[in-house]
Amino acid sequence: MHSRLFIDGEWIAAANGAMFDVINPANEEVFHQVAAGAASDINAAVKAARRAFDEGPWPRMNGVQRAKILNKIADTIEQQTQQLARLEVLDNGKPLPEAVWDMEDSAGCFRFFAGLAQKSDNEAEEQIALDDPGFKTTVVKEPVGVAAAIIPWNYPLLMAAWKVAPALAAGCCMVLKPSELTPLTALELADICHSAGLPKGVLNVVTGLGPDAGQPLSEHCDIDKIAFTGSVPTGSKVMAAAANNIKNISLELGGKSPFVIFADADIEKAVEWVMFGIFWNQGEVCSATSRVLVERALYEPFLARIAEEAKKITIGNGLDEGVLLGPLVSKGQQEKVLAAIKRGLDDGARILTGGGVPAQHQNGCFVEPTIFTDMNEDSWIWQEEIFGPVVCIKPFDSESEAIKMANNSRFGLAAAVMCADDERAQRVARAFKAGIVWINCSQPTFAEAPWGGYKQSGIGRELGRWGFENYRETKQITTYISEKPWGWYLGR
Ligand code: TXE
Repeated sequence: MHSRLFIDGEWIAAANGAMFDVINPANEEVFHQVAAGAASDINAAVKAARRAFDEGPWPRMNGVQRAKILNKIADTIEQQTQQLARLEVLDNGKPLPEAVWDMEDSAGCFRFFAGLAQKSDNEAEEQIALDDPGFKTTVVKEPVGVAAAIIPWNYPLLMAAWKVAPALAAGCCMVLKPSELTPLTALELADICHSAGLPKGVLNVVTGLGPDAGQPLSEHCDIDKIAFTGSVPTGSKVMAAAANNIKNISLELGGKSPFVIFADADIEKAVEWVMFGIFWNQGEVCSATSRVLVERALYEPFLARIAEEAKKITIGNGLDEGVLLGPLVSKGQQEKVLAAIKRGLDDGARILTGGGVPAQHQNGCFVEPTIFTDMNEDSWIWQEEIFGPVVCIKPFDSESEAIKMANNSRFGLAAAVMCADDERAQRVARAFKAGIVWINCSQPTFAEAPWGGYKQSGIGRELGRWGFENYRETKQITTYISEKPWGWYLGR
């Protein structure tokens, strides 16, 4: 396990020598310490990335050359999947099979963007037609420059991959700041990239606290682009800081995503996907479908069936066989989720199952799978992101009512619909005000498809060719090709 900062190809201590604890949320034990980077370390990292961008080989390589290294990074993540996944479980708490899945997705993400880098060589220049034959314009794509990535703790390596892979594919140089709750796999990624032949200074990783390391990074005037995933309040601070030098920003923030189930849906499939949409990764998922709307005729049978299944989920240490719900990431997150549950009860909602710390897991940051019903549409638990295994379920009577309730949110990250009638599913999918819509499922995510939200869920899109464009500038080169003098001042 690494414990130092990775700057300009070297492992170094924080300038002020400070360290912070890394805690296993399954037992609350401190199992490691890493460097607590601050403003001077951020300055050193940005300087290294700037030098690598202005003078180094990376932005000057073609896409085929960059793809070779990105594919090597993917190979190494695949080879180290088991070790990396175990580290992720220690840091974050998630069940091992989910962590293994994250590692496979991270490798897939590097491979996908390697493919785009390779293709980009042939698409780098485009001639566009103008309505004046005296001119010719070529549009070229270039890397944005020095990018910063500030990432959260719910998918530590995967969230890093979503930003590092497209940025490197585009030819950017970077500073990555992982969450202070889960810093370890980002440091491993630095090692993997270095061993794969990434030139020094291209990827720098600075661990540290949000206000000490994240804030100076988002304010830094030598950063050209900032990509952030996290909470709305922090996203808003990052956006304000980015205004310093008008950085190009992309924000992936919170959500309170609806899942609309019509009465003709298969109840077993509905229960399975609703559970996956909220209990997977302990509900610590920005796109979790945490507001469920069920058509009245199916409502009672659905409640009975989902309560029965939710009680059967095996809770425990993510490293233990058969566990499907691990601890939340930290004591603070556990307290936040328990406070949200109390607030729901205080506001008059009813708990169908769960609602507390599991009796056999008092030690660690566990919360039971919890199902709420009977809440008002304007109540706090129906409207606000809880980021834990807590789902709220309400009935509806018509398609138009369901759409209205689904869209009644300040967020717009994701939405899902399940019904037997495909025409209706397509209609509802188009009526949702959300950037990601699932039909007959919830959560499956693909490196090829755009990811991001409407409204307060963020700005811009990650993944796919849209994510790649985040890290590329568009330049027009216009040539005067006419033989005729311009004739504005001379020859009048
Ligand atoms: O998030 P923060 P936290 C939501 C979720 C959760 C809540 C709080 O509801 O309960 O946010 O989690 C860095 N300038 N999501 O406190 O603060 C920080 O170090 C620059 C949703 O962990 O947003 C970390 O690297 N950076 C989300 C990153 O921001 C700062 C995933 C995210 O932390 C900073 C995680 C500052 N002033 C939480 N302060 C999602 N959309 O998936 C902190 N950071």
